[in-house]
Amino acid sequence: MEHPLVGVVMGSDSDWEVMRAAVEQLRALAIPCERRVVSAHRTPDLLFEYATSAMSRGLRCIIAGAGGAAHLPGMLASKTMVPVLGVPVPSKHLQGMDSLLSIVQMPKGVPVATFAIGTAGAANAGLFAAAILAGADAELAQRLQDFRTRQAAAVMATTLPEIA
Ligand code: RP5
Repeated sequence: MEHPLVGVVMGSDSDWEVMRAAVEQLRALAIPCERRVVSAHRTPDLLFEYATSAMSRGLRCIIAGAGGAAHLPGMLASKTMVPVLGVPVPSKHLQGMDSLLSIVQMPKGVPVATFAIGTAGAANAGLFAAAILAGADAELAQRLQDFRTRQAAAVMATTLPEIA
């Protein structure tokens, strides 16, 4: 297996059904990635180890999803220079508004790029990671362009139902 360029991490295995959209998008573009559960509050030592080794292991960006008091992306970003893309996972009681605000409201000095709540955000984080990597990879840039072209063609082919 090629060494991973993108790390996809999540606070719990309960986040997987959302975060798999990021992995699927990366795989569709043939970007090698790894996936792991890393919890900011349940496994803080693992979080530190993951973040501090990310650059030397060759990761070019980290997609981090979490729900509720979602401090995983911000804490990862505080311990690595590798760009962190945060995905707010929908939560049980507040439907992910808590996750979104926890991730997007990073105080000045340590940025986290924040995406939409849920699977759209996870997929877009995968696409954003692809765009970062495409700057130094012409073949990936072409695959990304092809994706956009296919997506546009699908929209252009759309027809709306007739009104009776
Ligand atoms: C967060 O707590 C996780 O990211 C998850 O979204 C949420 C709930 O986790 P579980 O109780 O389902 O493991 O850390």
